[in-house]
Amino acid sequence: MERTLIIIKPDGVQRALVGEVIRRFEARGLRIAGLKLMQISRELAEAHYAEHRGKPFFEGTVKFITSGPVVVMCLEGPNAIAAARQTMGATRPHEAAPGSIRADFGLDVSRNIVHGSDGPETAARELALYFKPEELISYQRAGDVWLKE
Ligand code: DAT
Ligand code: MG
Repeated sequence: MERTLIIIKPDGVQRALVGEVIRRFEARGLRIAGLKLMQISRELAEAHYAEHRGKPFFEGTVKFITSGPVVVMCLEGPNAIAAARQTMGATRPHEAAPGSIRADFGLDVSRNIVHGSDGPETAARELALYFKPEELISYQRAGDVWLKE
């Protein structure tokens, strides 16, 4: 069982894609362990994108993620990190697989609707930035027994 951090970025919220994005992850079988609407501060955004500090797109990316409310969630499931990345699609929407969120709803790398952790260490670090431990809930859904042998 894995946990990953997903953010529906300001473009996803402004384009009213919150329900659609959550629907895709839920339909795949990932379980919502934490969920909130929030406005990301500059300080939090800089911590979140710390690995990209110094790159040409750092400032624009920080400005964008802080430009409006976002929906932050923790998704849980077997291989949740890789599965969520696959459902999101590649970073650049024009290179993302058809049927993925980024391909189906975007065109530009800087407006790619959704963030997802890229590995186990990143997921643990990012989840700690956005959620207190008691805000993440482990539970079983009635249908979970139908998702795994
Ligand atoms: P991902 O979001 O797929 O993990 P990343 O971690 O390499 O991709 O980059 C983080 C975000 O920064 C990405 O979602 C959009 C923005 N970004 C990345 N590369 C960019 C570029 N070349 N120009 C503009 N924005 C970029
Ligand atoms: Mg990344």
